[in-house]
Amino acid sequence: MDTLLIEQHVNFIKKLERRRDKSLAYHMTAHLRLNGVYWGLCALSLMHERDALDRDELVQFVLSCFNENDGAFGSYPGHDAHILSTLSAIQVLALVDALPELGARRERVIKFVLSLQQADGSFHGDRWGENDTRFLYCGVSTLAHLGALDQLDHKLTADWVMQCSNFDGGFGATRGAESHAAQVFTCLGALSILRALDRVDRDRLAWWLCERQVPSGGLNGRPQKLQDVCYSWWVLSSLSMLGRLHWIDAAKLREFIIDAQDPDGGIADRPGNVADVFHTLFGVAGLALLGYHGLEPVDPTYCMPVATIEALGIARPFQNSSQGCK
Ligand code: GRG
Ligand code: ZN
Repeated sequence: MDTLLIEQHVNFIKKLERRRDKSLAYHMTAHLRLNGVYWGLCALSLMHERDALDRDELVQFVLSCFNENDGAFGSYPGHDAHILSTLSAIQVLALVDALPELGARRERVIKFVLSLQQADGSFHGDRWGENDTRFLYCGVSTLAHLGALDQLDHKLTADWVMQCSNFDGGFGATRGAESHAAQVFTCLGALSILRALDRVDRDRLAWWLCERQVPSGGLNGRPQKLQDVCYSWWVLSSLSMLGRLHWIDAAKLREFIIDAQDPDGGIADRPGNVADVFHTLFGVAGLALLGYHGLEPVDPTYCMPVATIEALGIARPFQNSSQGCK
């Protein structure tokens, strides 16, 4: 296997959407349903197959996840609103050019996001109070998509992100938490949107990030951990935002991602494991960052097709340069 099996991956994602069955697995993952729709639709979009899913059904499903009491989106109809599912809802609507369908909900979503920011600049994920730099990123990205960034205190928000940085140059989930490549993405992504990347020691962080590549070519999320396809996104997008994408061995990483494909469709966390839609998106998006032939360019800050971000008139913090691999 030496190429990306686009046709098989498109069918894999289409089949997932049709599997609204009564299985235990389906119901046990309801809390991730809207995230899953974003992962699948974004992967399809990067493979030039956005229309493989029915636009009206997507919009209808997203809007059915709006929680009228909370004023934002849960991951499934009837669920409490959460900032993770709210960003996914907004991204799905953006991908199918349906943000205007939010109508009066737009103002409520903005209010919900702003209500989750704490006095120290950090963000809760919902009214129950879990605090994590993931939620801060989701808040900032949601506001950017809705053209409402002017309502956010940029300095307070960026100050909190900087408080979550560590001696090794990385970032964690909160102040004092271990550096983790996925949290690095959320922190850099937020700083990027807030135009505050100049506060980062680029070389120190890029050094830590490129040390994530292991001899197999795959990337891990922190020292001594196993390589995993999703870090092809978390690490590469971060290196891209830092202008240091060329610091890793692109050919070896490409091979690692390609090897993690299931010949019947979908990409797994590592070769030989079971494929899932999460790793399918981040494998495809990683390859797109590497400039893989036949994929849409992806924006490293938003994890969205560049064309979608541009069409929405959302300012792109900077233009990424791909490595132009085959
Ligand atoms: C729009 C792309 C996008 C994201 C929205 C939710 C979010 C913002 C980002 C998620 C960031 C995050 C913390 C992802 C988790 C990734 C992951 C593989 C975690 C596993 O952690 P461990 O400790 O795995 O189980 P390791 O690899 O360290 O063993
Ligand atoms: Zn993973």
